Amino acid sequence: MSPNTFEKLDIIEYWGRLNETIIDLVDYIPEDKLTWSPQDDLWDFHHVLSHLVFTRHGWMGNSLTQKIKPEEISEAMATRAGSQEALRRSWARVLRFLSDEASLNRMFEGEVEGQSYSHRGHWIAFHLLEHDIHHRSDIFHYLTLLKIDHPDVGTP
Ligand code: NI
Repeated sequence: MSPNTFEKLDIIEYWGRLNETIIDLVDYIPEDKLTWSPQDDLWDFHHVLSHLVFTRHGWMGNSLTQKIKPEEISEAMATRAGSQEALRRSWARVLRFLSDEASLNRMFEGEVEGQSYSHRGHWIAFHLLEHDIHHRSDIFHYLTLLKIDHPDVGTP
């Protein structure tokens, strides 16, 4: 093997497990606390979870030219079971993207809030991983504030 040859980073399996930890965390949120937030100007559980799912679909919309409306996601995620199903389905979509080397290597151009962007598929994948972890921590913190025991924060 030449010194310049290297394997591509392969963390898809671990990310899949991370998604499972988020799905499992939803079980710890009492059904009647889905719309709870620590204070008025912070998102509630439901908003955090639907934002996470919508962000996945939003970026995948670039590659598959398929748009899903935020209201549809929000409505489908009004219950814990609905949220868990939405997490599974959005992950399946991300997984297809991660498993397609051509998509990962492509450049994606678009516009968000008036700002144009140009990102490689690998950047989008990293962004979505970072985003999943970021919002998983919201769930951990909210559960702690509600004094609900939950699994330790860990790398799955
Ligand atoms: Ni976010």
